[in-house]
Amino acid sequence: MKMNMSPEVSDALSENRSVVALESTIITHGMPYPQNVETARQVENDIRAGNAVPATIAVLEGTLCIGLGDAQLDALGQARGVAKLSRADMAHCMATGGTGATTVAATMIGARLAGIEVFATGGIGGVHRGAELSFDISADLQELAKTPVSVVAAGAKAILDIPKTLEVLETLGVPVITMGQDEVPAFWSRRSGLASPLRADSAAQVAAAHVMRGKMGLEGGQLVANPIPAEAEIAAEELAPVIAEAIAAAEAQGIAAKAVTPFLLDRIFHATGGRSLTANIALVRHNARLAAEIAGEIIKIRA
Ligand code: PSU
Repeated sequence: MKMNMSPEVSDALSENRSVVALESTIITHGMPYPQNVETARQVENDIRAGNAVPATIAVLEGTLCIGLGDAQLDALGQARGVAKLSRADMAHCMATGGTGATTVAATMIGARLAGIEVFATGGIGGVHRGAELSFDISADLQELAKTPVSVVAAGAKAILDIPKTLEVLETLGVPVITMGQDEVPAFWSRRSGLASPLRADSAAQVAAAHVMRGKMGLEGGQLVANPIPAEAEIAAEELAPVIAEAIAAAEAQGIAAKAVTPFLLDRIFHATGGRSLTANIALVRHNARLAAEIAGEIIKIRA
């Protein structure tokens, strides 16, 4: 297996300093250029400001890259037709010398291989609406059940069926820990109307639970649901019709499988005049700062 760590990441890991993994699908499939590359850099700097080292993960020409250079990030942000890798196709891509962006699931796999335990993203994939007919459930949920990485996200994306996503996470034994409130957040909105299974009020509490899982030998990670900052949110009531319209359009156009999430995000971006993107950027940056704090607390506990 070819794995290439950036010097910044390998130094930090060998000196037992905090490292936070970042995914690349949000760059290639989640946001338009150039905001995707700008955001990726901002998020990396947010992590550095939180005394941790960012490790953006992607597969480039068959190599699992842990930490991307500026030129690599820029090329990925402008590339077209990049594969969107998950557990099912990551090894095939690496074995055939391919290039692909990593989803939450594939980034967790890469992080574990590199020895990184905390990962920040925007929103995880989950159970799509109508999954009782389509069976469309993101592999991100299974990965959370298998791979011991704590994932900081602003909840599951609101385009999904959040109650069913929570049910599946419960079945899989994945802890869903919401920061500072009793309701799980809904990505662009702080509220979902659904009670969070668990709550934490500090990064130290999340870190303690992460370390405890390791000591107990429990497989799988934690979903840390971090509500979008109030000043950046779009109210759930305002988004509901926009999301419904986007889902109807996806159905009418026969969009399926991996194409659904990028299609919906793009459609909602246009329908909100770009406000969904502004909110998405704010929430990812917020998650990055929390992830850096959690990574620092994990090191403190183990010291
Ligand atoms: N977070 C964002 N935007 C995104 C994603 C996360 O703010 O585009 C990506 C992640 O890579 C996640 C994927 O794994 O969306 C979910 O895709 P699917 O529903 O096809 O599993």
